[in-house]
Amino acid sequence: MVEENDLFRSITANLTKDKIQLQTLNSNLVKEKDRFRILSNKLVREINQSETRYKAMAVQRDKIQNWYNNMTDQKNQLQILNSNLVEQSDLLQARTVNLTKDKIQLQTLNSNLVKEKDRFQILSNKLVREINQSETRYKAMAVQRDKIQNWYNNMTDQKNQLQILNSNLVEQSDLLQARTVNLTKDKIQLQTLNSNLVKEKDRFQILSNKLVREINQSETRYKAMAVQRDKIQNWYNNMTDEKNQLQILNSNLVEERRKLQSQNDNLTKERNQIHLEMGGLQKALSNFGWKYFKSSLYSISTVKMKWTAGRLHCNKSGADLVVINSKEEMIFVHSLIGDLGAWLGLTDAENEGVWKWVDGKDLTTSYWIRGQPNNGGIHGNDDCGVIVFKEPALQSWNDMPCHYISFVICEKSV
Ligand SMILES: [Ca+2]
Ligand SMILES: [Ca+2]
Ligand SMILES: [Ca+2]
Repeated sequence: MVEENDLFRSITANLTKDKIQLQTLNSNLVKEKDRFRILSNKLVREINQSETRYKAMAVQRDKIQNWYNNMTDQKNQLQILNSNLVEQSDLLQARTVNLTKDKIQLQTLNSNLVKEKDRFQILSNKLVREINQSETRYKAMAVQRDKIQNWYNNMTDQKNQLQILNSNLVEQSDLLQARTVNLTKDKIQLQTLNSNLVKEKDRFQILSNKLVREINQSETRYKAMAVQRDKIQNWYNNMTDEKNQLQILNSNLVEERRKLQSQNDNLTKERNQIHLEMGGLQKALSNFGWKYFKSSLYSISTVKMKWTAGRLHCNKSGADLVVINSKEEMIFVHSLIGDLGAWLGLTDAENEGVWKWVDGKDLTTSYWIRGQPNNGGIHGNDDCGVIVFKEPALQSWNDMPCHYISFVICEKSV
């Protein structure tokens, strides 16, 4: 019994030591809890500050909010745990009071307490790690906060730059509006100009069409002219050929003319010779009472005689009464008679009014005195033609009775 009491005292002493240790531990945990509470409050303040500063940062705020919620949950769990520990401590105190009553219960309780202590140790370590993690996260948050602060400063700078840019843009906008007004005026002027240019273009189009028509007409005229030119060219070629032929002909003619000239010269010489000879002949003929004129010989009688006797007179010389064959012969014969009248070889005795030459030919060209022939005379039988010397050669004929006497002119061909 004494030994059991000693043992029990020893156990009690140990338990008392354990209780004191647990109380110390509990007291430390309470301090830790207070420190954690202070730390938690500090963190909450930091979070609140962060929330206040970075409300705009919704995602990060939500993260912090979640983190805060977690921390609050953890805090609540720790508070519950703490409450449990307090209750357990109370229970342990109550049990320690009753330790003497039930050693097994105390041992069991001790064992449970040891387990609880281990668990609490683990929890404590976990809390320490979480606190460290919280500090790490806090530092990371601080870094992020600084980054956000920098970002905010950059944003503020950019905002200021954007405001400057905006005011520049407003100035540029005013300038652009002024330029737009000027450009609108220019546009109206250009539209007017364009409208004038369109009119000019239409006028030019009309002019162009007219020119095209004129060009076509010119082409048509040109083609016609080309045809005419070809014709003229052909004509010119023909003319050239003709000219060449004419030149040849001309040369021939020149040659012929030269020959003819030579011939003419010869003939002139011959004619002159003949004239000389004729002069001699005329002289000789005159000596026999004959005159030569154009291939005929003429002779005027020296006495007057009736027409029939005159004809016989001529026949004796191989001639006949003169037959006037031309105006020249008439003038020549008239020149022969001087101031004498002379019978012509002309009569209408056979058929009154129908005059015939002695060579049997009809009278075609006559040189009657005006009013003749009148078939006058006492018996109205003017049937023989006579030249009246006192009348002009070409109006010198009369009809007289054939038994009247007159000189006669004989003619014979050479
Ligand atoms: Ca004659
Ligand atoms: Ca008559
Ligand atoms: Ca008469």
